[in-house]
Amino acid sequence: MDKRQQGKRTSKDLQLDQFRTDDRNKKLTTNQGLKMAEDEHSLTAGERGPTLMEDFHFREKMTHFDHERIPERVVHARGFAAHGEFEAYQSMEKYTKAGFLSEKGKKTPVFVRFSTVVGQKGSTDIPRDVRGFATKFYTDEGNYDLVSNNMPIFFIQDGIKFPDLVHSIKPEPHNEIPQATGAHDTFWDFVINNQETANQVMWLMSPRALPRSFRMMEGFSINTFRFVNAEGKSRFVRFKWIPVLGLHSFEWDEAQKVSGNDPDFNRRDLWMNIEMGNYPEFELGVQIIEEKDEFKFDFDILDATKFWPEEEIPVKVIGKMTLNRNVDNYFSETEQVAFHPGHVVPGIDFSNDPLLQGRLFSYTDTQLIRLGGPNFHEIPINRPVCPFHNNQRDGYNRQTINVGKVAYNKNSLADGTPAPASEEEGGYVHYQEKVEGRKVRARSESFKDHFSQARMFWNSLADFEKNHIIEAFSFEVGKVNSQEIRQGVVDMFAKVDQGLMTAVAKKINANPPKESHVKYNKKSPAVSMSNTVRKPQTRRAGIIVGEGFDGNSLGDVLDKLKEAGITADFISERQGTIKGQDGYKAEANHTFTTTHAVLYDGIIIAGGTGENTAKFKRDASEFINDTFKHYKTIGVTAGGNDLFAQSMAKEGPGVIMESGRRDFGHALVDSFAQYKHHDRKF
Ligand code: HDD
Repeated sequence: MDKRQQGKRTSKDLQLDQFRTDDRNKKLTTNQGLKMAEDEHSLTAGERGPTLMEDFHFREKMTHFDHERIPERVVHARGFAAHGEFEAYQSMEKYTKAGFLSEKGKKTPVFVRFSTVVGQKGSTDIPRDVRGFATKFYTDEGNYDLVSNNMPIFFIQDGIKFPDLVHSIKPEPHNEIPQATGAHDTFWDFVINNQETANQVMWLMSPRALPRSFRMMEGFSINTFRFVNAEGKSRFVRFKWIPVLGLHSFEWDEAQKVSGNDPDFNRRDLWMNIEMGNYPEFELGVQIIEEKDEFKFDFDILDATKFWPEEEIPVKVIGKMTLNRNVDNYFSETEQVAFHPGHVVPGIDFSNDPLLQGRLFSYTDTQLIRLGGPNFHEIPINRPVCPFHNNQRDGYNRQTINVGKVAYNKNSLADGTPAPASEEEGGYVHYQEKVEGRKVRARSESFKDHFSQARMFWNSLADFEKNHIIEAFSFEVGKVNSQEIRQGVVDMFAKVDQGLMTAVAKKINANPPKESHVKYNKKSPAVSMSNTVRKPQTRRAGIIVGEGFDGNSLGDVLDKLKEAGITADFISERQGTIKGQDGYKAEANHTFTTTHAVLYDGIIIAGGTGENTAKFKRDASEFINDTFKHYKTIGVTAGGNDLFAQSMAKEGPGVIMESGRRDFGHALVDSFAQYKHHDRKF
């Protein structure tokens, strides 16, 4: 148990105690509890003879090992999770009777799993991909799952197309190449033949697809739900998680290098920060639309390929989630957690969003194969913290021992129990929406404008985001073999912006688009990352030090970094103590080979040289060049001027020279807070 958590343990944490076990300082036993005197040699006939069938210990150990893998999730296979707590800022009783939102200050334990979507379980953390952001609230009224992504829209409008989408973006089936990327023919073939994907693909090409940290990305329900209050009044609602540290992303070149240097970058970042007490925080926002306003907008509010512009439908911030505890065991918790958008509580109901309706079937179904049967709700991480009673029985790995002989409803032998609860007693009552119509396989006309909002997204972006999108299309579609598909992408996305696709066509050897974009001039500044929060806390600095580095200047800088919550690594040609001028010493915990510039939010060059000065300079230069190219902070102490001068970096935004300024430390902290300096020219 984490010491910091003692005294403020959540009901979920306490519940998990009964399942936790610590094997340290214990004798080794079989699963039957038999102590074993030997664990390294199988039982054989003679020292050089065959293994005997009766070796129950060998058989048990090997059988368990042979069966210790379960199918990975068909999507979102690679994930990382943490425990935490949600606190409501205010009562939302006017809108919903959900108990966990009913009073200011009410706290609810949560478990959050972040994920990539396409890659297999062992793939990198930083592909160009949507990120999953699934939260399980262990409320007093049962588990509520908010199963979100980090972008507010989806690729398709109807759940029935999900298998097609996923088949197209997963590795191609004949050779299982490529891994964790949409940069191949089948995905783009799907895109051009299913033009409802336009909006989501624009977001996927944007920097949002490369989050710097799980702690620095948003989360969106995407689907439209309902809030229902105690009077039975219903309103449409979408949910949004807002990261307190702001929204920050990698460049593509940076992401690829991070993937090579530390494919676990995002999970390590989350783990380390929770261990250090830098608890990630996210505010919960809701966008609410009155039923009478259902048709007020120029898009269909049930269409998951459309976001709800925040300028038209403001976000109301209603609470905050803090992630404050890492898991004890990855498999038991992170791998076995089972989310489902259909896990709702009274006061939260579904809309007719056809994507959501499809999801409501898929999630339980997938857990049945993944977790091996219908009793996955009994796995400790999935158990609600409130009691549960019904007549469901048996199935693989049943753990509950239901006493008594009655397992049916209605009955008189158990006095008619367990009996349904009335609404007043907290029973879930479905919202009585009036529905009528013919059974059809068709979509409403109001879902058919695929390009206006994609253009609105483009209209709203800053130059650095637009340039990122041009580069992303050029990379992704540049990997497509079929010339027809390349041309199809150019012609399709010209409807979003002709200039965008003229630039891309040139790079990928396609014909420039003939047609121009749709006429839609609206903007939604909220979708741009440019106005995000910028804070120095939890940024990481790499400090380049060689023998004889500029110790004097560094002392003050280190104090300032520490005060601002910035951590630092010393990097040199060898690990260990490096001596600077003025008797200053630095403990180099990394060399140029054990770390890389892309793993830092910025660097400080403190000068000095190595035993092989030429090599030291070359390695330092590479560090500086990458940091410069990725728009990150470069601090140069007076003693670091020489190393800086022989790199490709130039003075300008985010390059802080000590020479000639007194506020070097402060300026550095401000620059780290900015994170990226996209106005840098090179
Ligand atoms: Fe899904 C997993 C989010 C559409 C079917 N989905 C999954 C996870 C997240 C999302 C975050 C990982 C949960 C975890 O960490 O265990 N999915 C979304 C969002 C969607 C969406 C925000 C659009 C609004 N999903 C979607 C559709 C379908 C599915 C349309 C099928 C009709 N999703 C699944 C699944 C998964 C899943 C196959 C795989 C593993 C799992 O459920 O537990 O059922």
